Amino acid sequence: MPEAWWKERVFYQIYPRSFQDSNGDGIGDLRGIISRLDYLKSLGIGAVWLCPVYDSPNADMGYDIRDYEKIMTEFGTMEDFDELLRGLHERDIKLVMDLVVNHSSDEHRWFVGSRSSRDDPYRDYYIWRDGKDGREPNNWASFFTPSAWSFDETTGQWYLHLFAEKQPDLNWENPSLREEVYAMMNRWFDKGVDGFRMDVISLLAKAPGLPDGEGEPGAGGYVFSSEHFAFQPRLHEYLREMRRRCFDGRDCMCVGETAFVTTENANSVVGDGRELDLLFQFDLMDVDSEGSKWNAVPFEPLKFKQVMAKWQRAIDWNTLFLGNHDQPRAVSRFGEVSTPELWKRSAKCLAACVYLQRGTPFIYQGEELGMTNAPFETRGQLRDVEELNLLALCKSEAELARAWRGIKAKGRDNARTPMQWSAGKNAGFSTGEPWIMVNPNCSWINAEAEERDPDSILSFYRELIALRNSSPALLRGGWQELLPEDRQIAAYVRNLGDEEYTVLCNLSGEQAGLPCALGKFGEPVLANMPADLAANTLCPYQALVLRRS
Ligand code: ISL
Ligand code: CA
Repeated sequence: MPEAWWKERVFYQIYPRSFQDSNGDGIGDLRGIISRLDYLKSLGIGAVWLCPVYDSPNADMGYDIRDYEKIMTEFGTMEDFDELLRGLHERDIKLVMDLVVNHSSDEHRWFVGSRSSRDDPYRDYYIWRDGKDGREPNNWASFFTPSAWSFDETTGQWYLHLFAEKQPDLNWENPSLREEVYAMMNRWFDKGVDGFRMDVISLLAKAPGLPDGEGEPGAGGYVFSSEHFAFQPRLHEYLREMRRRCFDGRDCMCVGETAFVTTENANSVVGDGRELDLLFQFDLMDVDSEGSKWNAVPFEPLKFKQVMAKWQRAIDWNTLFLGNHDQPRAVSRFGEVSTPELWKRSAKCLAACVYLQRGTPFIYQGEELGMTNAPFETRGQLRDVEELNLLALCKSEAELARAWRGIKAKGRDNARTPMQWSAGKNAGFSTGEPWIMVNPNCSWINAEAEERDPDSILSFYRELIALRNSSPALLRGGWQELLPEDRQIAAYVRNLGDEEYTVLCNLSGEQAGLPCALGKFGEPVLANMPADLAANTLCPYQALVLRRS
């Protein structure tokens, strides 16, 4: 029995603004992606997750949608989109759209109507409340601003926004809003798209009565109250309805960005025929911070492998990823970039460690080249609303210094610098001035150079993907952990029938001992450095995959 296509294919995430510019305005666009379709095919990937390309004023780079059925002018036209979809399908690559329906842009016609009067037919599409004693309706903090509420003069009420002020939350309790969303999704499906990555889907339902949060107050005294807006009981009702109305009867998939999911509640949303096909959890992305995401702590291999193992055990089918457009570059945070040799070896090691586990891999653009964090130095170089708001809140030099440490280590702009195609002007991304700085290391980290080098990170990704694509055990087999206590080596077995793979990855910068010789696990099929099968040690960041049958 073949598995669902979204289990068998490797996904590749495209952040269109930074992928390829086709017309020299410094902004990546759909025609740029079209010009790179053969590159995508050459990776061996089978599906693309395309970050939002809808019409948007870009307060949060497309995650603030003004019109769900129009293409962002900077990115092109609906004809370009249709051509992109055709070009992908001709190459047997599926297209999964990113959809943001927890909130819209404040420039969406629904919100323009909603804020115009209390009697407007769209009033109830958003969450409006009276203030309390001249203050916000409750104490909720937002992800991007101190308070999650903004006051609107015109009608004298407050509206809820869990993200930026220009991202008002939609009111999922309103049945007409839900119907409009489903109808819109179905129109995209009718066009031929293969699925959706649903942005912060776990936040759709809010606790009845919007009670105050009781946690530790943060900036401005507001409390981050996810207990009242993540995984609320009505969420399941909405997701089931959405599944029925949009997905049932189609060979389409839904991956939810389930912020705040836990191994305890994950099975309430994923699993055969459940509400979502796949979910993104962020436990692995949180292993190198403490308290807030900005507070970076040193990377510990043991924590990393324990989180992966916990999720492998918790649900039948995981998403496997090392980063996305909201995360710093994987090799900079989990690997070692101090020398070119360790950079290359550790990037490959991380890929082998994560993408051969049981689940669906999602590769973020540029990761296959080993792209690193960018050397941002000034406020003027930053573009991300989250980073800029963080700096705006600083009241002292010490706070500024702390914020900058966070931004350098964790800021989202790290992942958003242009794709490094070549060592040429603007890394081959654009002939004009790019919307965000190009990482100067494009002189040696770039696709053109790596194409020529059989030992490059790019070549390794191709090998790894080809291996996964062609091996039933790696695609569908079971997963068992080896050496659970080892503080350096992540090790596991994947097996199906009599095919068995052992994956051994030293995630540390020191030599690591093994209880037996490497050769005991079989014949090497993938490696990031020459391996001595008689040895019972792994070099720093050495990765080795062995097969026994
Ligand atoms: O990166 C984060 C902020 O520190 C995450 O918490 C992120 O905001 C969260 O995972 C939700 O992300 C998604 O929705 C946001 C958008 O800004 C992100 O780009 C998107 O991936 C609001 O739409
Ligand atoms: Ca452009």
